[in-house]
Amino acid sequence: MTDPSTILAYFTIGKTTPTQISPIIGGHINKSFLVLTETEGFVLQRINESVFPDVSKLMENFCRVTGHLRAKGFITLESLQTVHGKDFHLDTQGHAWRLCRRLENTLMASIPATSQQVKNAAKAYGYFTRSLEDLPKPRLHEIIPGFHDTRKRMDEFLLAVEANPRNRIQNATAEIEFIIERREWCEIIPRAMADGVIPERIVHNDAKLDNVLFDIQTGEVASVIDLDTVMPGSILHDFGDLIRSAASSAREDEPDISKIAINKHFIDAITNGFLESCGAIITQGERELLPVAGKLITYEQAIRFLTDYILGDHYYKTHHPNQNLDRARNQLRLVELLEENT
Ligand code: GN1
Ligand code: MG
Repeated sequence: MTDPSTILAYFTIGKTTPTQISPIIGGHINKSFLVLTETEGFVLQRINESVFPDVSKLMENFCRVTGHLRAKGFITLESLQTVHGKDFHLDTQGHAWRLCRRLENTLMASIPATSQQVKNAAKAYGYFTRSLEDLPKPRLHEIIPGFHDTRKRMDEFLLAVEANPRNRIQNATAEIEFIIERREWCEIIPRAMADGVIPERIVHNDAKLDNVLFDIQTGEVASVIDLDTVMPGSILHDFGDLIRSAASSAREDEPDISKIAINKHFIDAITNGFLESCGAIITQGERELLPVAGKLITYEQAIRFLTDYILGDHYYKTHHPNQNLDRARNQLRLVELLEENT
């Protein structure tokens, strides 16, 4: 891979020289680096082009959305221009790089700590969608078509099981059975969208707890980050991802599933925060599906992790063998718990 320090010369970050460049751990898709100078901090990212093949469209969405939010007074990511006036730099190997200013005095929570914290996160995602209601046309690019189409995810899963290219399905027979038994769940959100029962909106599509940054002083959300999947979708995708990540006592990477529990107070806090921020725009159809969105999106995530495990771990970064299987088991345990709760 191109040395990230050589990439900085292509961005207009002033005359300051970096004092430190270090990889940022976490995130399954892009490669990220923290760049520090004497006075400022930046995040340099190499965009994963097999997941995001059209970086121009991705950055067009990114800039339209951040520009709109900034004009409304929100703190949001700012992508710095290259010396050629572009939003990203293509290196000699054809890899795309983006540089953003670091948001100072903020912190990220990987595991939910308090009801107030998860409520604040939910409020932030609700305001996010609400603030993008009046984004001028045209429709944002669908960066990854069918991203939250659980039916499509199921079809890909069934094909993977049938192909079994790494002889791995024998390690996951109970998990495969569990998924197939609940197959009709795949239809619920996609059908409601197709029938117009729930509207298409601009949503984040990766609305995890760790994709918001909290203000160190106030504990309020300073900014919603990781905007690569912001595109048309359903508000239920974001609400479901929040339940998945902010109502579970364990990270999705936790291999010991006995550590997973759901916190009902957090589910209530997420629901209240979400309704407080975007209750005024959500429809009856959306409201009715809120109680099942968490289990449906967690189920979809389990399908995605297990598909990647069966196919040989090409999509999600892994750091040890069977990590995608562990992640799938973790998410299925969470599905079980959420199922008992609905
Ligand atoms: C990926 O970029 P990151 O790691 O936040 C994935 C999400 C999954 C998530 C699971 C483009 O997000 O859809 O929910 O992992 N992003 C993409 O943690 O596939
Ligand atoms: Mg992401």
